[in-house]
Amino acid sequence: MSDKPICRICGGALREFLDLGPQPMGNAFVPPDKRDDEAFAFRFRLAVAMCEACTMVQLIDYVQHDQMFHSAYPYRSSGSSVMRAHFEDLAGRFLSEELTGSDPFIVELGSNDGIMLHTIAKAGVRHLGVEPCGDVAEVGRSNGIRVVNEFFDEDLAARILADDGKADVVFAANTFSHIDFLDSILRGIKNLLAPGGVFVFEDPYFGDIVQRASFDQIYDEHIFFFTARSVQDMAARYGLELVDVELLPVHGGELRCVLAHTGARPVSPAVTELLKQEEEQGLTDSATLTRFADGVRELGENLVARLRELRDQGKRVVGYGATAKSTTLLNYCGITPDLVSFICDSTAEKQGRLTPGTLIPIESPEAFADPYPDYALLLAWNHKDEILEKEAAFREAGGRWIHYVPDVRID
Ligand code: DWN
Ligand code: SAH
Ligand code: ZN
Repeated sequence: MSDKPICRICGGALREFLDLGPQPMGNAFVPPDKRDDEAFAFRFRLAVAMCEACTMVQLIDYVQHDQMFHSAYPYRSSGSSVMRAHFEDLAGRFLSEELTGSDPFIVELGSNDGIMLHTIAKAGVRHLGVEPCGDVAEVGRSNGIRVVNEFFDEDLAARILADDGKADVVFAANTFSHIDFLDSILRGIKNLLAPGGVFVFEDPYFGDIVQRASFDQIYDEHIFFFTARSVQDMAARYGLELVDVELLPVHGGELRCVLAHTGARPVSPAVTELLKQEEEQGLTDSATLTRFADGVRELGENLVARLRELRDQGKRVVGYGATAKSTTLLNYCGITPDLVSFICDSTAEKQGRLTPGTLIPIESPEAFADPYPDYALLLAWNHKDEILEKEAAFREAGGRWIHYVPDVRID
C-alpha cells in the first residue's frame, strides 16, 4: 500500500481524522480451542479519513471481502423484531409503489436470511437475493427466497441481466457501505436497472455517527460512511442521480438513498433539505472531525473509568449483545473479562465463542437471568427499546443498564 492513500471513489487525497488502532475483524468470534492463538491473529489498522475532493468518508486500510464474508459469517438479520417489522414495511412499500408493472423484478444485495425478500416472495413477485455467505444464503432459501450464493459485482450483474432481464428495484441494506469495489457495483447496477427503476440502499448515516459519537459503527465491514453530499457526487460519476433520501431511526441512525438513472425521476425536496442541513452542521469541516475524534477518546476513557470503579466495588457486569460494533469498542477501550464477565446474545452461531481480540465468553440470553448481574453494558445499543422492553424484569429486580451512546450513563 502506498504512503499516500487515495479515495476509492474519485482518487482524491484522503485526510485521516481518527485512528482506532489495530483491530480484529468485527465478526471473527473465536472458538474456545483457538483462544491461545488470538494474540497473534489477524489485525488491521482501523483508521478513518475524508476525501478532500468528494468528501466521501472511508476506511484507509480494509480487509479483503472474502475474509469478512464467507460460509461461517455469523450475523443473522432476523434476530431483531424491530428490524423484521422495518423490512416487512419496506417490502410492502416496494410492492405498492415500485413493483406495480407487469412481471416486475427486484434484486437484493446482501439478502442474508431473507428478512426483506420473504415478504416479496410471499406476494409471488419475481426476485433474486445475492448473498455470498453460504450458510445464511441457505437460511434465506429455507425461508422461500431465490438466492445466488455469490458476491455481487459487474460480472454477476451482466449474468442476472441475461437470465432475468432488467430490475425495477435493486436494494441493499447495510451492504453497499460494506463493499470496497463500489466501482464495479455501480457499473453493474447502472446496467441492470430498468429505465424507470431505482437503486435503494440504507446504511449508517455519518451525520448520526458524528452527532452521537457512535464510533463503534466503525469496524472492518463498514468501509464507507455516507452523507447526502458524498452520495450525490458518487452517483453522478455513474450516470445515476440521488433522487430521494430518508433518515431512519434503525441501527442507531441510518440514511436511505434512492438513486435513479440521471434525469429519469424528479429530485425530491428532501435531498436539497438534507444537503442544506449537512452544510449548516459543517459535517465535512475539519473542526467537526477533530471534535468528533476528541469526543471518541473522552467517551472511551469515561466508560473504562466507570467499569473499573464497578469492578473495584465488587459489582458484577455483563454485556448484552455480541455485536460486530462492540469488537471496536472492546478492543479500543481494552475491555476484557475482568471488567465484563460474559456477553449474552441470542444468535446460536455466536454462543460458546469468545469476542475477537478481547476473549469475553458469549452465552445464551438465559444466562443473563441466572442470576441477574448488578449491571448490564448495552452493547446492542441500536436495539435499546426492544431489549429494555424484553428485559424489563432485570430493571425491576434492581439491575442497572450502562449506556455509552451518546455518552456514558447508568440508569
Ligand atoms: O451492518 C451490519 C449490521 C446490520 O449487522 C453488519 N455489518 C453486521 C451486523 O452488525 P452488528 O453485529 O453490530 O448488528 P446488530 O444488529 O447491532 O447486532 C445485534 C446483536 O445482538 C446480534 O448478535 C443479536 C443480538 N441480540 C440479542 O441478543 N437480543 C439482538 C436483539 C435485538 C436481542 O433482543
Ligand atoms: N441486509 C441485511 C444483512 C446485512 S449484513 C441487513 O440489513 O440486516 C451484510 C451482508 O452483506 C452480509 O450478509 C454479506 O454477506 C453481504 N455482502 C457483502 N458483500 C456483498 C456483495 N458484494 N454482494 C452481495 N452481498 C454482499
Ligand atoms: Zn473522493
